[in-house]
Amino acid sequence: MSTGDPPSAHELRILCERLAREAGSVALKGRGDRTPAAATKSSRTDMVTEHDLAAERSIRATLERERPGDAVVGEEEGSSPGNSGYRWSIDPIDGTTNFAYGLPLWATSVAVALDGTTIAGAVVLPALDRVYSAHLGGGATRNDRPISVSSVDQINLALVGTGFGYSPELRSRQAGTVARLIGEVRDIRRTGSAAVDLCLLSDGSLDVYYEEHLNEWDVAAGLLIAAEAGATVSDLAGAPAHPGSVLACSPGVHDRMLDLLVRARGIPSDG
Ligand code: LIP
Repeated sequence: MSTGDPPSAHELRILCERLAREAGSVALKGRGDRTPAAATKSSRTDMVTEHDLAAERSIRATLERERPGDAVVGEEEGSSPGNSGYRWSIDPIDGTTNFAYGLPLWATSVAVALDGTTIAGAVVLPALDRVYSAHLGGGATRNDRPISVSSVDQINLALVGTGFGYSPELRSRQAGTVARLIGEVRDIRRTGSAAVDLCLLSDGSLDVYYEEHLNEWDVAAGLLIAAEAGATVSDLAGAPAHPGSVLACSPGVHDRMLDLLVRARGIPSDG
């Protein structure tokens, strides 16, 4: 991609893959290292390691060189403004707890939006050597092969992924929802990474994923990949998804899952 030419969504997808692969390799060197780089973030268990910081810096350095003028928002270093209309969303390590404990389900996630619409994204799982990516209208792939969501159409046969926030009060409420749901579905999984969950939904390894109170960088790439893999995506009330509320399903179980969630969460919501 030469500077100055407007890049196609496909070219940006390739760049997302490269950025996420490079940062993922930087992070992989530190897998299993629990040494905190700084004070924890939102709670005592919300870690940041020097590897999160190094991986994010690797992406920012390439973007500064190759995409000057684009805005960037990242989990560890916040926002830098731009004037091009493009905005990058970076999570250097999604699933930091898994990463720090040497578990394989963590990912580097990179997405780019043009004028507010995500047009390309990649999620790389370095410990499993998997690269998921998509561009708007271009389908989703895993390691360059097309993927699609499952064809499940009965909620009691659906394998559901979800996640919990870091605040003890919030996660207790979220566990209450899980307790009310678990008798209605095949089973429930908590991988520890929203980006990974959305990719597993996209290749049919999960049938449903829902979570609340996430951040933009956790889900920007994964939501595009899921939509391009054929998922039906909404928030937990059936309106458009946003990082605060995400429900992504195989189309055959979306409406039923929405009903179940409304009942299981009760009113007011888990938030
Ligand atoms: C994590 C998510 C996870 C969610 C956690 C947290 P981190 O991101 O991906 O699924 O349940 O609350 O937000 O902190 O590992 O980058």
